[in-house]
Amino acid sequence: MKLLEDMKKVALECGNIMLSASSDELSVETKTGCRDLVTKYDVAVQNYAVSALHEMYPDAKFFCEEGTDKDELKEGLVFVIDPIDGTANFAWDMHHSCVSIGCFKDGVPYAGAVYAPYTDEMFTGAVGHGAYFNDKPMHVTDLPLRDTIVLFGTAPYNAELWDETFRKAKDILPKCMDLRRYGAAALDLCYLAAGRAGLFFEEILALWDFAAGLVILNEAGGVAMRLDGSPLPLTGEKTNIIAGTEKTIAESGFMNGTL
Ligand code: 2AM
Ligand code: CA
Repeated sequence: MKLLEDMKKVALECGNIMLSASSDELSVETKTGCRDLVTKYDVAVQNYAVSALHEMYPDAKFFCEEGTDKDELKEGLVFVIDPIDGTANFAWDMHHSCVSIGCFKDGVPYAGAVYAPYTDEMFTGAVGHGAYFNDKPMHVTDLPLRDTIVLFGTAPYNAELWDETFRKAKDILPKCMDLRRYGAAALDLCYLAAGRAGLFFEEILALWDFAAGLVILNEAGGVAMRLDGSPLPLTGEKTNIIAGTEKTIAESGFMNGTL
């Protein structure tokens, strides 16, 4: 599929820009507080992705994390881009970050490419075309929750959500193999799609965190929704999220109030 091949090419080059950062060069700036780090690389990666995709798709619009590229999502092709997901990992030289490029078509997620440059892992998917890890088909796990790892995010910029986050984390630990908090939500969704983990939850995410991962996960046989079971908002507002398989989500107890 040409669109996905183009998105992959751009994601690969974005990854190369990330890899070009050396640890002493990572000049950390604060955006809305010390937990919200933005480096010149977020901006450089986004500028590259936007200009490359604009050249290929002159009519397409953009909805991106950095700056003001936040077009309407309802019509035509809209690229939804998180230039560096796992910004804190990147700024602190922990090699677990990715570029996430989603594409909406007429208001709904249509394709996604998530590239983790440190491990050279490319996760892709497009509606009706399946999900792929480094060009090989991938699928969610069919194991029960108790035999899987659960991923979660800590909503690091929202202190009011920490009690609920850790209440859920503590309650779910006995129901699974173990917990991991890796710090890049787009990759968490791709890990589910690749069958590496059984469940993921976080109390707040932005559209650019999950737009690409949602398509990839759905195409791999997984599901994602709000923590009350309703569909994820696709209009750009922030949301909480639970993702996994029908089975692991049911077993989590999140939906029937046992958690
Ligand atoms: P970031 O790395 O681009 O900041 C960490 O918990 C994960 O969730 C990361 O993917 C982070 O994205 C995202 N995240 C956490 N809190 C967020 C918020 N308030 N808004 C948007 N994304 C958030
Ligand atoms: Ca992000």
